[in-house]
Amino acid sequence: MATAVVVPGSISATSEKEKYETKVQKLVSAHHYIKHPLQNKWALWFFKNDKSKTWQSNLRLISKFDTVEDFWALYNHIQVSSNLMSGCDYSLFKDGIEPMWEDELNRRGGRWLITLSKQQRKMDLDRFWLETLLCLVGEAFDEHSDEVCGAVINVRAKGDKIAIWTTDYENREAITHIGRVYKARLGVPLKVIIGYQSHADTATKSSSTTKNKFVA
Ligand code: MGP
Repeated sequence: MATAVVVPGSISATSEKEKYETKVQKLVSAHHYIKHPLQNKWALWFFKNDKSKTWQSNLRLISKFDTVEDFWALYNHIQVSSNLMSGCDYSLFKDGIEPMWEDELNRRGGRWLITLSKQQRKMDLDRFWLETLLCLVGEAFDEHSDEVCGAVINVRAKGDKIAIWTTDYENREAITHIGRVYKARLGVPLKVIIGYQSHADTATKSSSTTKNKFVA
């Protein structure tokens, strides 16, 4: 049986050099393949209005992501909101928060509500929703971004709605900051007033409008 003869020095020097070069190569290419992490992990949900089922069972988790690249991969893979059937919703929420009033982090919260006219579906709906998503994943509300739970888009024949949900309807400072920044990011004219309503009021409303706790 033949035995391999290892000449000390020569082979190990070559393999050390190879190891070093491989390490350098890996570092250089890491720059190209490491995805850019987001501050938070997010979950995208879809709601399809099947009247034979309960509201909660019509809600489905699509997928979760925590990098810039995976956000765009998902966004580019799904239908734009204006192509959805009336009665459908998308919701983007921080991982661990369910997109419903009942979640512990939504129970005492509320939403900045953007109501759109029927004509705005063509002009504004998709770009407003994308801007809303970018506000969330980009943590656009400075030190108050922690107050954000998620955002919802309702595609409705009577007029579409987009909202950012926050966790505490008593946190005036955070809510007013978020409202001001959000309105500016969407390019809503100053003279157009948007309202913030608590989920408690929305869930128990008897008339068609819920009273505003704050306006921006
Ligand atoms: P919606 O889908 O938010 O608005 O609520 P839509 O369809 O424009 O209706 P409107 O009432 O605002 O004019 C529709 C209905 O879905 C509510 O009346 C509830 O019955 C149910 N629903 C909506 N949300 C957000 C929740 C929720 O978080 N929890 C539960 N249990 N039901 C909800």
